[in-house]
Amino acid sequence: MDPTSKAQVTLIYIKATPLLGCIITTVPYFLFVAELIEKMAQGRGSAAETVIIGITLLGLMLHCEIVNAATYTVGDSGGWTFNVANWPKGKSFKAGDTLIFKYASSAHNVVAVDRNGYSNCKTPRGAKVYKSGNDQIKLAKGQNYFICNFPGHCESTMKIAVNAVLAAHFCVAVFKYIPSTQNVVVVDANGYTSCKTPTGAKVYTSGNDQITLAKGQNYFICSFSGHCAAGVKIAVNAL
Ligand SMILES: [Cu+2]
Repeated sequence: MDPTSKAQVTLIYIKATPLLGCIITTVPYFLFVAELIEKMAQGRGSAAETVIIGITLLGLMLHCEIVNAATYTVGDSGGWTFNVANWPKGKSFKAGDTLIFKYASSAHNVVAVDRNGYSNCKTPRGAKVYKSGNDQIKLAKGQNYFICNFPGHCESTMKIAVNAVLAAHFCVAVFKYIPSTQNVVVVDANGYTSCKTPTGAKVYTSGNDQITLAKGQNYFICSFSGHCAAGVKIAVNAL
């Protein structure tokens, strides 16, 4: 008999694309090898028999969520006008959020500028000028600067600087298992390869752990004795 038979569980390998959400790229055979614990039960005068006393499957599901992009009216009810520069204060913006600039198109416009254009009220060559009076502009990751370039308006603080963070999506790995038989430990590449738990590693023990994946490689092992070496480990790449 083979005392080291292993079962395999399919896992979904996920690719997360900012703003577009998460796309399952491949569903290959992969991961979480179940451990068969074998016990030799020996009765007097009888042949040895194999008793499987535990089949511990580490079940893993991955799901991704997109935080819905938000829409903001610049200046709120006052719209895009003078002294609007403080309007972004206290708000948190994400890449992909939309700003709506409302104004009288005969009186103002909106120009997307760079940092220098914002600070010095200078319109860079080739800057994009919006003038519909109801302009919807999606925020790019990082700093977004807008001014009105009607003479003197930017100087009267008709300008805004908005920082948009890339936080519009995330993926969560859900680990399901029997807590008395497994755990989940967040490790680094070395810990994954050599089945060593780094000092201070985060250990999950609930049996239904929801762990938000970081961008890039994420490594998890079970730190119960011998489990990782038996294949209870996983590397998940969140792109
Ligand atoms: Cu203006």
